[in-house]
Amino acid sequence: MGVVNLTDDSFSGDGCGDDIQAAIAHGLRLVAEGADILDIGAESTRPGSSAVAPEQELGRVLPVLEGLMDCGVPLSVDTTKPVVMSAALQAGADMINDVGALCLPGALEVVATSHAAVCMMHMQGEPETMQDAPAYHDVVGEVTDFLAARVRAAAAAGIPSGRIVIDPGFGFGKTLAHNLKLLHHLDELRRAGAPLLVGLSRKSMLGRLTGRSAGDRVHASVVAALLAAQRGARILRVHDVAATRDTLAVLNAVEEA
Ligand code: HH2
Repeated sequence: MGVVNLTDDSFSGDGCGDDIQAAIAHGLRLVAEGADILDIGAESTRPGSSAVAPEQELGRVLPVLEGLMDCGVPLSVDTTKPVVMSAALQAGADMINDVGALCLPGALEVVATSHAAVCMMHMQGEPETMQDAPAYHDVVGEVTDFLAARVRAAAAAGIPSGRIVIDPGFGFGKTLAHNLKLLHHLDELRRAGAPLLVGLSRKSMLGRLTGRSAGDRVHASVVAALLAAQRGARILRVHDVAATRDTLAVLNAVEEA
């Protein structure tokens, strides 16, 4: 899954702001590099970021969605707002990626009445304050239990299990130690009952480990992607698609040998 950020302040440094043509060109480049899904988002979830009005989010997402409609891969929209989900689905989005795990009122229903896939992600707190003091007794157990409960809630709302993926939410209300423990024990999260999507690409935990800035974390990102894939991740949300594809080509060849 290649990331198309329509934000002014993405931590990863690749946000296209409101430059719709640049975002479409970026998406096409990621498809040419081998992305199987594009994830289009117009609200930064970086620690400390504040919410974007739905009109601004839709004003950026919809033209990019339209511009990428024939790019040949499914299009996901990264949003927490039911009103944005609904408009994106009407415009032809194939998937909703919700870092809020469809917790806002109406979100489950909007997805249930569509044919779209959904990713539900774990986050402790809200982006504005989530890194202030993340705390868990047992991070792997608590994240797994939360995701299992969201899978049950989605099923109860009428979303078929084949349309659901889940995500532990690296960096979303987690310390470096929490993130490392989750990655080490990622295979245990499969107990939550849905395929795993993982976003580690360029994240600050990799900066902490390497001392490198966001734009210079490609090597750390592909290693993290490899470790996640080896531990059962089925979808990798990445900024550096070509490098990740090369990594997976080597991994898959070794696994098949
Ligand atoms: N991470 C980000 C945004 N959306 N969605 C899922 N499912 N999993 C993630 O780990 C995830 C996500 C943050 O990355 P990015 O979009 O590059 O940055 P920003 O939110 O600052 O625009």
